[in-house]
Amino acid sequence: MSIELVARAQSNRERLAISDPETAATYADLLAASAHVASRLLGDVRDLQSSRVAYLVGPGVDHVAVLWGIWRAGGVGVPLALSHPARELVELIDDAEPVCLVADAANAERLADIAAARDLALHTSAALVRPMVAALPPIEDDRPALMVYTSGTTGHPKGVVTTHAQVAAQVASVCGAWGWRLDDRILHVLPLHHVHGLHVALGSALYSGACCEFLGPFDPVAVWERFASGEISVFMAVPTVYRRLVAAWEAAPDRQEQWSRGARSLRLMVSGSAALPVDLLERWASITGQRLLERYGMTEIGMALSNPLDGERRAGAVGQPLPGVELCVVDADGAECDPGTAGQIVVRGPQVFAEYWRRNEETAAAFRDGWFLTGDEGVLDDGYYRIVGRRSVDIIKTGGYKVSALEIEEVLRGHPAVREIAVVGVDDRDWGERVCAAIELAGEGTTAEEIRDWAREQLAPYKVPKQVRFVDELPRNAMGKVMKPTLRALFEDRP
Ligand code: MCA
Ligand code: AMP
Repeated sequence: MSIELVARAQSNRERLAISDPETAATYADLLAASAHVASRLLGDVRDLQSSRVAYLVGPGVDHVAVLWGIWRAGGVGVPLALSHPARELVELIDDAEPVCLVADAANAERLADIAAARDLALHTSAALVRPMVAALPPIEDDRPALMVYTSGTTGHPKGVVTTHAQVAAQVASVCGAWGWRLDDRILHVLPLHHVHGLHVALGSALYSGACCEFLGPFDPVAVWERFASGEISVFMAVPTVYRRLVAAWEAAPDRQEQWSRGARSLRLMVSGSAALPVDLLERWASITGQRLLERYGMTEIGMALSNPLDGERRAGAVGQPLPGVELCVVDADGAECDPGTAGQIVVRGPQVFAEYWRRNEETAAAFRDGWFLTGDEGVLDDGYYRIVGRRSVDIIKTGGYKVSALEIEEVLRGHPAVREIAVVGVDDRDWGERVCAAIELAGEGTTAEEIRDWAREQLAPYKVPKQVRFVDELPRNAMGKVMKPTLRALFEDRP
């Protein structure tokens, strides 16, 4: 009857848990700070009773203290994205209906008006970690722990609710498979409002009694220098980050030898969140001697498939089901496909999420006979799964972020010069896919740059179309539906 991640910290009290650019914390420090946060959040109530607490806190010691504090007070953590503009923060906050907001000093100003307009208390993380001791409630592991927002096939992000048991199952599964150990030190460069950064990288380190080092905003040269120190043992990133690291290495002939030597000494480097191109896998191996371990996962299920820690890490493949994960590939009727035949990947097991927040119909539609329908197309090929496509043209993966074409379209339709718009993902060497928009104008003149500037005020930076083209008429089929595959050709002239 306890939160497994927090309980495990008791066995590693004196070990270093987090190092960030400003400070460091042992597991005992995290336990103390999160107890203070919980006590202050509780005030004069005994249990937050699964109320949501939305937080905007940069990576580091306070981030973990705040999340664990929310958990220990009986709340549900709702991580907000540092890169999101006000419109997106408001949308998530209004959907989650949190009982209060938390921000660090650098971000408190951004939430001040939002909190005031909703009569919500806004706590700073610095104030919450100040010592205060109250009795903390017991937390059963089937209670909700977290709500991570994900973009989907609708215009609005959905809150993916996971319980403490599901979070623990997601983390435990990769810890075992990837041989996490006490003396590991991961260099962490990923955002913490998604499962990759939050559970797979940070959660695994804390679950294992290892150390998680935050470096600040992603900076390829700083990453290479940390590899060169010989102190890092694990690294995880999306393919775009590895591309950036290769580019930085190529631009620094004086440092190449030291950087490569350092990178060679890591025990594990993982890639995921989007397909790892084979040329990148090979280039990385030639520079560092490291064969990247590619795995496949999703916000709703954590990690599902992984190449092996020991054994063949096959290029272009995502390996086999992780421990505890039941997975198969099915046809349109739900019947299991034979090896070699592609179909939809479906998943079952203790790590699969509980529900989409307040979206019963979408939750029901996401499952068939207890299996979660991922929407990804896969195939079992000579003992290894490969991801071969996605069922929806409206989901785009750019630099590891999942974005909804429908959401971008809905927002951009609000621009006075836009009569109609269609957004597509186009293959891109650096981003995996890049977001592109074709627009029918409503008469008034405008420029692509002006549209992008306008979009930047409404949308997260990674949702802003990289290319905007104006068309007389969007290509439509006989039913009047925009033919997105045809539209892609309009943007494919750029590498
Ligand atoms: C930044 N930009 C992007 C992206 N990131 N555009 C498209 N896609 C992106 N992902 C924009 C910036 O706003 C800027 O636009 C321009 O691109 C250059 O920005 P830059 O400063 O160079 O980018 P950055 O801030 O260094 O970010 C690049 C990044 C970042 C480090 C690759 O995108 C990132 O951290 N990605 C990882 C996302 C992630 O962790 N996903 C996991 C979710 P402009 O020039 O117009 O100003 S998936 C998941 O959790 C599941 C479970 C799984 O399987 O893992
Ligand atoms: P998200 O919803 O942001 O958690 O993103 C999950 C999606 O990322 C999956 O449904 C896949 O489409 C994609 N994805 C994750 N890992 C991989 C991978 N190794 N190869 C291809 N696609 C991946």
